[in-house]
Amino acid sequence: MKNLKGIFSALLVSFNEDGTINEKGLRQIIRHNIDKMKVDGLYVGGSTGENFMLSTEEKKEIFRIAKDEAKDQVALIAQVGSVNLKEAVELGKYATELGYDSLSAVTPFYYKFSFPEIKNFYETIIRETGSPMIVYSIPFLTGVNIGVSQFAELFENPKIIGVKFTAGDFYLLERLRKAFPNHLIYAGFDEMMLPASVLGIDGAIGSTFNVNGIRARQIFELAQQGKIKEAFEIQNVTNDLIEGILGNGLYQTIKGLLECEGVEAGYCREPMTKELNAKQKEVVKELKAKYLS
Ligand code: NGF
Repeated sequence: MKNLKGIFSALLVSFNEDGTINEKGLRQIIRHNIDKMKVDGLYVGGSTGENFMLSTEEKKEIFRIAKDEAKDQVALIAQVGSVNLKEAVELGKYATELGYDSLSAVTPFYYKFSFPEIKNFYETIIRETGSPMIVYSIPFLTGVNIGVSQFAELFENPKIIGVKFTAGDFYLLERLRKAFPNHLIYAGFDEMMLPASVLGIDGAIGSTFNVNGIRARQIFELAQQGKIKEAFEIQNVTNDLIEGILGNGLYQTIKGLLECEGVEAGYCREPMTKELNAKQKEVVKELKAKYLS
């Protein structure tokens, strides 16, 4: 297994206007991340990959294309979580056979599952696949909050190697870091990377790294070196960019910025708005000129 620490882009997927996967565009996004953004790894099949709107076969196709394009150049994590446990297992087996370095799974959502049900969800995927697992905790979208004692229970399974922590609860993050110094903790909010880095995360997984990966690494590494003032300046610029992206349509704007770089990032998948309007496209140009030139 590769070193799983560092900067991971939450991989965007290029779609054609009719919603089908644009393989050529997806390969270009992967190349851009590896060759230009110099990321340590890719998180495939996450929120940023518009994963929860896709069929099982489409998810498999994306795992296959990502592995085929990235080969062994960077670490690969496959997000296989689904409210359908059978689908999660099927995807987990598929990604494991393809040679992904780790699986990850979002906490099962929509129904208010009990903690024993959530634990059983992870243990089933691990038992069926034999792969390492990173818990994807994103309470603001799933409504699932996991506390320190529950993480302790999950981490009793040696195959659960870490957590992707997409939350702004820095008290919980500090408690987790202290309690589990040997587990991997990834920051999931790019705009809060500096405080998370100061608290000792092992890496970060983010959507904006597809276009802002170089600054993300600088923030992470400067914080590790204790150069907080310098890191803060880069976080400030990063957050000016992220504010612009969030105000203009998150994934559509990142795709627009990639298009400015010559990457065929394509459309988003409905029911998300497929593309930006003329005014939003102007904002993309402004963001590109101001922050990514
Ligand atoms: O897009 C979301 C969901 N969060 C991402 C990241 O946590 C998602 C984050 O980078 C991810 O890793 C995945 O694809 O599963 C934000 O987009 C970013 O911080 C801007 O808020 O909201």
